Amino acid sequence: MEKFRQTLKVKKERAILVAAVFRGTDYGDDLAELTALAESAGAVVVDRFQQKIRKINPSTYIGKGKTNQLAGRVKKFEADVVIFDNDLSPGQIRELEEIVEVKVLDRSELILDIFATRAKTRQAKLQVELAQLEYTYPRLTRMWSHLDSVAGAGGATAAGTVGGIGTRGPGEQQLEIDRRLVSKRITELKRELSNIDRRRIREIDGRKGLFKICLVGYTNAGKSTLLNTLTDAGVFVEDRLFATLDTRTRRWTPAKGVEVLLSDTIGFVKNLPHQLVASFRATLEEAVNADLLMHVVDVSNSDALKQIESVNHVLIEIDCGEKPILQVLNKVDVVRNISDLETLQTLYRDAVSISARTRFGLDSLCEAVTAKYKGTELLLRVTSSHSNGKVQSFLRARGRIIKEQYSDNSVLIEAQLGRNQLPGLKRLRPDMIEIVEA
Ligand SMILES: Nc1nc2c(ncn2[C@@H]2O[C@H](COP(=O)(O)OP(=O)(O)OP(=O)(O)O)[C@@H](O)[C@H]2O)c(=O)[nH]1
Ligand SMILES: [Mg+2]
Repeated sequence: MEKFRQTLKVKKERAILVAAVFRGTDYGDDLAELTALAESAGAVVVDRFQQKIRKINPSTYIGKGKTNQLAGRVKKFEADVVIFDNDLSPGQIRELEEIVEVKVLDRSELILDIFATRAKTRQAKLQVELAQLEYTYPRLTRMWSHLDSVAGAGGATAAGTVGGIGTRGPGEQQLEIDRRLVSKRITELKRELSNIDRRRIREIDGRKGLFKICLVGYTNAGKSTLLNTLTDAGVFVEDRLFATLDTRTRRWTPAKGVEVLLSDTIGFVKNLPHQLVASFRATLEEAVNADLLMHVVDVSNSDALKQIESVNHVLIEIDCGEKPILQVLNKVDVVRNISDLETLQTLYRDAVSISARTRFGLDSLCEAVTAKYKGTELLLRVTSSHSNGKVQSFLRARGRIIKEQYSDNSVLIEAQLGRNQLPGLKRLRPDMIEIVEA
């Protein structure tokens, strides 16, 4: 393996893409997405190869005959790298590289490579490094036992000379790290990330009073564009996968007197490597803490329905499956097939159709969000002690105070508040909440 895998970078490399699909399953558009991923990583796709398989070949994933054909194509197209849409074991990678004689990567490694290039903030960089180490670590372990025996046989010392997995995030210095260093680094990263986490929790606590909305959705759906359009946030937008790795939060006023916080998140993708979901948990925390999720869908993509499913899958994985959600059908300005849009509109009756680019439908979006924000209005009588000032500011921010009556230690407030705000109010533990009128 070490012969070809000096680095996992694919930037500017000539790539051949391979997708093995099980017979009988939907052929799908696997290579279209893998192509977009490879191009986002900076590779030049020179050939694509899709194969139906009955079962996985334990040593080469695809059949031996196909592997030999692949080797022929590598020569013909002068490829530098072969990228599989499937996740490969270290043994399969080694075996495949022996035959095709260039570097072989799998889908997760490719996604990790993209994340490594995109990471800008300290937190994102640490998260990517952790994910890369955790993904490559088990591979390193097995690789090292193999290298140990090479070294033991009187060859080169395992570390420096043979060269191991290099990655863009942890940097090429990884050539020298051994297993112990990897696990020590993982511990360090986790510690540093949990410090950042604690700071974030304090930050999130500080915004407790405000209604929080988080944009979620498949990568490239238009989340950052929508955040920019709605709030002039100036967030990086690009027609590339995973343009955003960090969350941005902005204030937004969808209607008079309604002020909310709107956050952007990283895009989701099908089969997101598990290690990435785990290490981006803090970034996805914005979704976990949100009062409402806005699920942005790119309706101009022919795979929109599958993308919705993938997003729902990740939402369940991060315990957000039960959150209130508003479906937003974006890019209606470039929808190719009107009947596809109609299907989605029928499936998601409450969805709002918009174009973040042309601003079409933004009024309806504001209305829908305001309705979600308010829910049905309730007339409440709330008593709380003077020392619990949060109750009062919560009612002021999210509802409409009608009357305040002070006594020695407490205050009685009569206010109008949306039903959806009730759980938030209860969390602040006022002495009493009485619903006067529903
Ligand atoms: N035609 C059209 N293009 C749009 C619309 N909204 C976004 N785009 C384009 O879609 C591409 C992706 O937009 P982003 O806002 O970066 O998407 P994202 O969901 O933030 O993507 P990630 O950060 O990668 O998850 C950009 O080229 C946008 O200009 C829209 O309503 N209509
Ligand atoms: Mg984005």
